[in-house]
Amino acid sequence: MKRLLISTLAAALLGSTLSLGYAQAADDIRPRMIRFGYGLNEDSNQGRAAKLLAEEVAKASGGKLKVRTFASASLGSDDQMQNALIGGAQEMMVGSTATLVGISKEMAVWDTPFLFTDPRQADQVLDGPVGRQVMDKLEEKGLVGLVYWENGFRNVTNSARPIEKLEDFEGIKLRVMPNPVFIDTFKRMGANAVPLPFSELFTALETKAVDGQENPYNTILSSKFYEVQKYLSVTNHVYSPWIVTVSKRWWDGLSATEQSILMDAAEKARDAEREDTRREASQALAALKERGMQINEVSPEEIQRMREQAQPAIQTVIDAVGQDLFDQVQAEVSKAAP
Ligand code: TF8
Repeated sequence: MKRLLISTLAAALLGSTLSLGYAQAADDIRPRMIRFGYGLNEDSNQGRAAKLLAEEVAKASGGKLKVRTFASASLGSDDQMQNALIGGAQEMMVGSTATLVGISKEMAVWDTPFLFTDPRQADQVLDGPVGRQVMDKLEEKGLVGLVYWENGFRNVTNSARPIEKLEDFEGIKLRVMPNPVFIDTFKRMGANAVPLPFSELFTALETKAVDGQENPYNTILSSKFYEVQKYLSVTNHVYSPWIVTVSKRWWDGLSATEQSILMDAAEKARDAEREDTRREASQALAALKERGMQINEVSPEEIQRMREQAQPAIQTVIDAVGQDLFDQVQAEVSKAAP
C-alpha cells in the first residue's frame, strides 16, 4: 500500500517535472513572426492602426514578437483570412464583424440597422460585458476576439443619382457585405443588393458591375471611391465595428506574457484608431467634396421612412442571435444613450 503510494507520488512528480521542462514558462517571450492581415490599404485608418499595433508589440517584446502587416487583402478577403486563422495558417487579422456572421451567428447583433446613434455609445456597449460576451462566442469556432476597433457609421454612394428619399433606392445595384442582414435591409429599401467581398468592390464600381456601395466616409476616402462614384448620401444607417481576431489554435500555444503583450497593443491601437477615425471622419466630407463628389444630407423625415422600411430586417437579426441577446444589447444601448 505504502509502496504503491510512493510510486504514484514519484510518477506524479516526474510527470510534473517533465511537463515543466517542456512547456513554456508563463512569462516567456519567444521569437515569433505574426502575420496580421487586413482589407484596406496602408494609407487608411485601418492601416495606421495596424502599424501602431505592430510597433507596440515590437516595443513591449524587445523585438522578439514581430508583427508583419499585410494590407489590401493581400492575404485574402475577410472570409478567407478568418478561415486561415481557424486553420492556423495565419495568426492575426482585423476586419468587419459583419463578415463573421457565417462563422459566429451572434456577431449579427451589430448589424441591427440604426442600432447606435453616437460613436461613444458604441464604445460603451462594445467594450462592455455584452460586447465581450459576443466576442467570446468566437472561441468555440477557433478564433479569439481581442478588441473592437471603429469602422464607423455607413453612408451610401452611387453613380446614378443622389439618394434623397426612400424611393431613390429603387433599382440601384448596391454592393453590400456578404451578410444576410445587410442584404435584407437594402432589398427592403428597394435596392438590388449584391453581396461582394470588399476586395472586389473598387473594380465592380469602376466597371459599373454595380452602381453603388455603402461604407464610412473614411473608407470612401482611403479607397478612392470618389474616383468612381459621383453621389454620397448621408444616411448613417448602421455603425460598423471592426474586430481584431487571432487564431485560437495559435493563441493557446502562447505564454501568458505574450498574450498580454498582444492584448495591450490591440487596446492601445484601438484607442488611437478611434480617435484617428473620428478626426478623419470629421474632415472627410470636405475632402470628398473637393475631390468632386456631390454630397447630400437626407432629411430626418426620410431617414425615419428608411428606418421603418428596414424595420422587418431586425427579425433577421433576432433569428440569428436569439431574442435574449438582442434584448440585452438593446438594454445596454439605452443605458449608454448619449
Ligand atoms: C466592407 C467593410 C470593409 C472592412 C475592411 C475590409 O464594406 O466595411 O471595409 O471589412 O476590413 O466590406
